[in-house]
Amino acid sequence: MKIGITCYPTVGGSGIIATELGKLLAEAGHEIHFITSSLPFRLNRIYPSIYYHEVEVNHYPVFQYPPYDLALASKMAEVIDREELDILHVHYAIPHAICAILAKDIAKRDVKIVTTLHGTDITVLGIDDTFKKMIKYGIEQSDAVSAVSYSLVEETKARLGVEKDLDVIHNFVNEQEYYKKDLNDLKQQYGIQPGEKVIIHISNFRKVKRVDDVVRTFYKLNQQVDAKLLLVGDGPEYSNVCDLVKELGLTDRVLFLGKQKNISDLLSISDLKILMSEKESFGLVLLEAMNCEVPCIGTNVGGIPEVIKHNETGFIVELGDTTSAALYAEKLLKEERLLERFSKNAAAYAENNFHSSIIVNKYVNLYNRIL
Ligand code: GMT
Repeated sequence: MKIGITCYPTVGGSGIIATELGKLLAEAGHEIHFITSSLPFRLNRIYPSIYYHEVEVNHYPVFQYPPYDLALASKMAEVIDREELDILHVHYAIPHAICAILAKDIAKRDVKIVTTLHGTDITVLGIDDTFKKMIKYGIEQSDAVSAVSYSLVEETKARLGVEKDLDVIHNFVNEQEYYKKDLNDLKQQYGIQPGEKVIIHISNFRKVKRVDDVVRTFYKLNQQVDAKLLLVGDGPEYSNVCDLVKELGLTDRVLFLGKQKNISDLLSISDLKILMSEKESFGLVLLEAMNCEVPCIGTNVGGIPEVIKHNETGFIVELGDTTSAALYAEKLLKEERLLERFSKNAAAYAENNFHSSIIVNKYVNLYNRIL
C-alpha cells in the first residue's frame, strides 16, 4: 500500500506512535509518505521506502496568522495525486482530519482517510463548543477512526455524541529500543548508592500530569524506603515542582534530569514508575517502562487501567491518592521477590498484549477493510 501519514512531528506520544508505525509499515513492504511540518524526530536514519514531504507555511503580509492548516491540506492533496496514495492516516482530529477531508475534496484520487484519536483533541478541545462540531465532523467524514483506548472511545462518544463505530488500537513501543539493559555504571554516575531504590516519572510537566502528586507520593515513601526519584522531562509546571521538592526537603533525593533522549537507559536503572495524571488516554510512558521490566503505579484515569494490570504488573490508585500510591510502592520495593515478579509480569503483559507486531497488524487490517 501507499500510505500518507500526518502527525505532530515533534516530541510527544502521538508523534512517536505515528513515526514508529510508519517505520514498521515500511519494513513490511509498504511505501510511506510523511506529510508534516518538520522531519519526525524518530526518523533518525535513511529508510528507502519512507519519503518526507515538508509542509511549508509562507508568511504573506496579508495574513494576520500564517495559514498552516491550508498549507497542510494543499500539500496533502498534492501528495495524494502525485504519489497515488491509497490511505492517508492522520493523527488527531483537529486539525489533521479536517485538513485530510479538505485535501480529499481537492485531490482527483479517491484516497481513504484514517484518523487516530490520541486524547487531547477529545478531552480538551471536545469540551469547547467552538471545536466540538468540527471534531465530530472530522470523525464522521473519516473512512475509519481508531482510538488508543476503550476509555477514549467511550469519552468520544459521550462528549461528542458520535455514533460511528470506532476501532480501539492500543499503543505499542519499538522493542529494539525499549528493553532492559545492564547499566550499573549509569547508576553510579548519578550517585545512586547500592541498595537504594530508583523511582522514575517521565512527562511533559503539563498540569494534567500532576507531577506534584508524584513528589508527594515520593515524600511519603522516602520516610520508609531508601530511594531516589528521577524526574525526566520539562514543561510548564517544572519550576512549581522544583519549589515543592525544596519545600519538602527532598533536594538531595530528587534528580531533575530535564528532557532526555535515551529513555530506555533511564528506565533500565529504575525499579518503579509513577504516573499520577488526571487525564491520560493511554500513557505510552507506562508501556515503555513495562518493556524495560519496570512495574508501574498509575491513577484510575482514562486508559491507564487498560495498561497497568492491578496487583500483577503494578497498582492502580484513585486520582490524588498519594497515600495509597506510597503504600503500594513501599510494599513492592521492600519485598524483593514481589518486585521481581511484578517486573517480569510487566514485561510479559506488554509483550502479550501490546507487541508492535500485534498492533501494526491491527492497523493493516483496518486499512484493508476500508480499501
Ligand atoms: O500526554 C501528552 O501531553 C502528549 C499527548 C500526545 O499528543 O502525544 O499524548 C497523548 O497521546 C499519547 C499517544 O497515544 C498517549 O499515550 C497519551 O496518554 C495522550 N495524552 C493524554 O491523553 C493526556
